[in-house]
Amino acid sequence: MKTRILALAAVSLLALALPATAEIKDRNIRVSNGVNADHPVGDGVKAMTQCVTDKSGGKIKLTAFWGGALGGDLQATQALRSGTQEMVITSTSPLVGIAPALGVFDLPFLFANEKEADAVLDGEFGKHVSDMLPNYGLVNLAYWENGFRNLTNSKVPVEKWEDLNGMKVRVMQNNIFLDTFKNMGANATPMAFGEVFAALETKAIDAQENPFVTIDTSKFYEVQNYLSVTRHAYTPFMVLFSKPIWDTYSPEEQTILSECAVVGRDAQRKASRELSEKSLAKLKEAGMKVNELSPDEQNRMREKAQVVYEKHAGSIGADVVKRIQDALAEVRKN
Ligand code: TF8
Repeated sequence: MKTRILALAAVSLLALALPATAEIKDRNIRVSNGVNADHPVGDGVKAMTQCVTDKSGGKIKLTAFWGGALGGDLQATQALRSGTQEMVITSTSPLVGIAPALGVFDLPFLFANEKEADAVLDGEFGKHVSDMLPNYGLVNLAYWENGFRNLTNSKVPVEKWEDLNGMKVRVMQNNIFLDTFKNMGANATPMAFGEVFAALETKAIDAQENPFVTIDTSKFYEVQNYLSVTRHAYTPFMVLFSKPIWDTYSPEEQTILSECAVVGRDAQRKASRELSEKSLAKLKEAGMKVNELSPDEQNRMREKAQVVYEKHAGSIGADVVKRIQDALAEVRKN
């Protein structure tokens, strides 16, 4: 009897002690990226990988693929939804066809600075949007930084919105961006990111818009002459996991991934902000002519873009638009 009790006690002690490791299996997680490895996302993935390795005792492995090697943002996201790929780090913008509410982040001139973006994305609003995604077969582990988007082109310095007239501008596969640029008179064309360099090189298009770090690491400066600091949108990255695969993971494994995506986020944002200025300097050095928009022209552009809010509030969800505007008002108070 005594030995049986002892044995039972030993077994339950073991059960108490074990879950930390017993519930973690060998996992190989493929992480798809449209950008190149020297983009700040590389720093984020590195920090996340280290964290996951430490917390799982080396059992969970992240393997990153760069430059769209596993397909573009949209294609990779569809692979997550069907459970054939684990992870993608993607802009929200190409995914509005899947989850219309994500369009809220495409509204022109929504965020004024990084502080606002961090507060809204890491706060209640960001969670509200993430909570919608399991419905679409996706789990968002964290918001990382893509950055404020600026316009480059091969023709003229864009100093006011009228300079966009007739310009062939590549936009993401996203109706809000399409309308934002059409409304400014541009000849806007939706295109997957992986096709942009070649389209600029062959002059199939004149212009594109992305943050400094992407213009730098994707070498757009080789095929573009002018850079106008428009900061017209801040489209975040999401660190997405396949919901069908997520559901086969233990709570311990899920916790490790969620916590480490946040560790990665902090490293990634820090790297993004540090590289941003360096990238701008490098673009100038490479011969790009850079112009800032005067505050007046910036305001005119912002006013011109207002119709886009009205036009798209319905498809995004009026409640979602209102909710982010309330969240922003709250941040701006402080
Ligand atoms: C775009 C986006 C992309 C990112 C990247 C592929 O212009 O900003 O640069 O989604 O991850 O398509």
